Amino acid sequence: MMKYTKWLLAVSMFAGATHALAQENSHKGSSPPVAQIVALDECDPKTFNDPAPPAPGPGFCKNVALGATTPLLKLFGEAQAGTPDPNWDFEPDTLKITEGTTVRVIDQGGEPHTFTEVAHFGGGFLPPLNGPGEEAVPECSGGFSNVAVARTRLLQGSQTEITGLSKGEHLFQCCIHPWMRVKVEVSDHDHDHDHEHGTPEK
Ligand SMILES: [Cu+2]
Repeated sequence: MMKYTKWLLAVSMFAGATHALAQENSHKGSSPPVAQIVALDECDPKTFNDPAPPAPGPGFCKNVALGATTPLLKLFGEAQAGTPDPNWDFEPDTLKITEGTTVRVIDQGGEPHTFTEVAHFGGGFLPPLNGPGEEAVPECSGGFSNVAVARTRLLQGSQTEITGLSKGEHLFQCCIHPWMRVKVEVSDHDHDHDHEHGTPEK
């Protein structure tokens, strides 16, 4: 058990180092700036990895939250009540960048997510995780059988990079947990003041 805890600490330290590196890179004039978003969750391995439905099944959840867990049915119940678990989250919620900045999204949670651009925020493709009356937005519909959705998948411990975002506002959400939402505000180069990084919320 001790060994396992040490391993988890090593993993979180590595994640921290990656974060620091991204921040540093974004200050170098020579390389394109990078802004980072992380996906977080507290999936409970016991209930998520249960072979019986509605659990996703064995191997799905690899919790790295050091003891913080939410059982599957609790997550479903809260989502359906319109009070989804805030610990399933993209951080920051709003990211202000200049044109040309690469947005790097890292899944530091224990389960898969998607980072999907949508015209309007709305529901995801799994009805048990949607709020009251919420339908899947067009960009999420079809789930992973839709290649356009599948290619926005973000597996635990992996990262994806979004480049070429045009000036203006871009909305991204998770198609599995639709309350995980980020607004990216892209301004042009001439007005880049202090907008390199996301403003940490809370
Ligand atoms: Cu998600």
